Amino acid sequence: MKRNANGRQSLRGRFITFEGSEGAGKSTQVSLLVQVLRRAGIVNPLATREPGGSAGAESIRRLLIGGEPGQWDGITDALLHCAARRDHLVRTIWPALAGGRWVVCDRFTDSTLAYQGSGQGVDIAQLRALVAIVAGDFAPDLTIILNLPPKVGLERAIARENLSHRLNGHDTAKSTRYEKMDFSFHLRLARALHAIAAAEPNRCVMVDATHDIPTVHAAVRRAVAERLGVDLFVQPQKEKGSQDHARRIKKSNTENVFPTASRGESGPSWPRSS
Ligand code: ATM
Repeated sequence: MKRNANGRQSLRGRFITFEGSEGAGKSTQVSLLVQVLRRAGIVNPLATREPGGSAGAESIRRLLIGGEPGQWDGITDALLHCAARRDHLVRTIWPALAGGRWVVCDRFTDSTLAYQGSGQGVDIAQLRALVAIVAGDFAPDLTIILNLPPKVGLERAIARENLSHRLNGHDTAKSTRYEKMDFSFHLRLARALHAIAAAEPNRCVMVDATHDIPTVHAAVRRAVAERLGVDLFVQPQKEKGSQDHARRIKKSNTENVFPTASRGESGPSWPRSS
């Protein structure tokens, strides 16, 4: 059983993270996964994101996302992301996991290693030391890496921005500071994510994100079902709430599902654009 950085609370829920380059469809896949988890009887799964996911971290996000590519050097960027992560862990993720909730997070530590390490050239050992200060040995139970060639991802991001501009008549989906980085930056990111997947096959599953949304979702569902031992292929008519839940979770995983969270709190914890 895992313990948080203070070594006190045991974390009974499961922690799933999504990683991927621009336009890979992470936020859509986070939403779809949370919906099927709920349908499978997992009570009140939480969708969250980084940077963000708590009031303090959302404030830091505004500092990080806006501006021009050279606004922060890599180390400042890493420190800001790590400060946001610490607040997110302490205020949102650890309390939810301690209460038995499953948490699905759009980006986590791997993004720091990829963006600030491979992308912005910060020393990986220094980044790992920072990550250890922030999170101790806490790590995701499963990381889904949505794999998309950087060129395709950037084209998707530009199309999204143009569509938003046409529909709203103003710029509601402006490029983030990272989307404005040059193409070689995005190539380095993609390589870094491949390297992470190869180095940690027990934690990471790479999913081909060039397919349409339902196909990618089916692959995500298979990965979660296989790796975390939960049946996500439940027929809707069988849904009867948490009584059935225990039966749907394979025996080896029952200790991770003790729903205690209050009702009505499910769904994304941040204002979403899609
Ligand atoms: P998204 O919400 O679009 O994923 O944007 C968050 C940005 O923050 C993302 N880049 N883009 N576009 C990647 C960046 N990021 C880091 O650079 N380091 C981190 O540790 C995290 C969590 C995100």
